[in-house]
Amino acid sequence: MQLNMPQGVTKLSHEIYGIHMMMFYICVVIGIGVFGAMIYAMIRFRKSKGAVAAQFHENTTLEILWTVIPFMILIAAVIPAAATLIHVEDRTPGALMVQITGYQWKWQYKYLGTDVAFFSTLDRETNKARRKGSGIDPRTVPHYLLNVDKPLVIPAQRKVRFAITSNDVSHSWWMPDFGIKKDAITGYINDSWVQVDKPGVYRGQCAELCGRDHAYMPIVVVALPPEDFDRWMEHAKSNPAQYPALSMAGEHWPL
Ligand SMILES: [Cu+2]
Repeated sequence: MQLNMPQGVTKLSHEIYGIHMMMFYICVVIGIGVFGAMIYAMIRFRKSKGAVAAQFHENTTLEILWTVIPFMILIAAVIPAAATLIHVEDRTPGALMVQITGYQWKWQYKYLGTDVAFFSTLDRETNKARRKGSGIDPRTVPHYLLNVDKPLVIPAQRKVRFAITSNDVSHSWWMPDFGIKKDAITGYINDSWVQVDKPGVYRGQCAELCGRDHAYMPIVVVALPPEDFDRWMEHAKSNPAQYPALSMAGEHWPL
């Protein structure tokens, strides 16, 4: 059982995780301090032991302290957070730009500057098993609800930029391992980027309640070694109407 957020597979996702943990530990220290003082005071100065409440009003020293200390904590937290935010919002060009469009209930991926575009929908096995009275035990379906027919293929070790939008209602392209969760909104383009170091298969989901089949529009990204990606892209470009098999990349990618 995983309670914490995943560390992810990119430098940026590790940075985000680091800030998340830093804030967590600051909260733990504050929590222990505040609750410790409160519980101590409640036990030590209880009425049954004859404690009498102090009657003073206003204390300038105290008021300055409880303003300055939280302010310092916030400043200490905001410095690394701002640095990471600048990385998140990095808009320098990448090697590749993919337009991601949300549809009820699938994703469309367009490699900008090429004719390569395709829809990525729930895989057939999951779709069969999810039907009422299908008689199929979902636990026997590999990657149940987290598999698609045509995954988004990107190169590893290269910067890939995403332009995210929607064709109908609001969706959200959520890829926990990349540290990306961007709303897909009609008429708007949100952008994001990723540089995956390790080739692999990564899975995510739509994270914005978008109607009946919201749970049935997962995301699968296959990050291929750069040479394999180039080969895959060549096939895709020479026949944009047909999605090239991933085994074309020289290796079989288990999806
Ligand atoms: Cu959606």
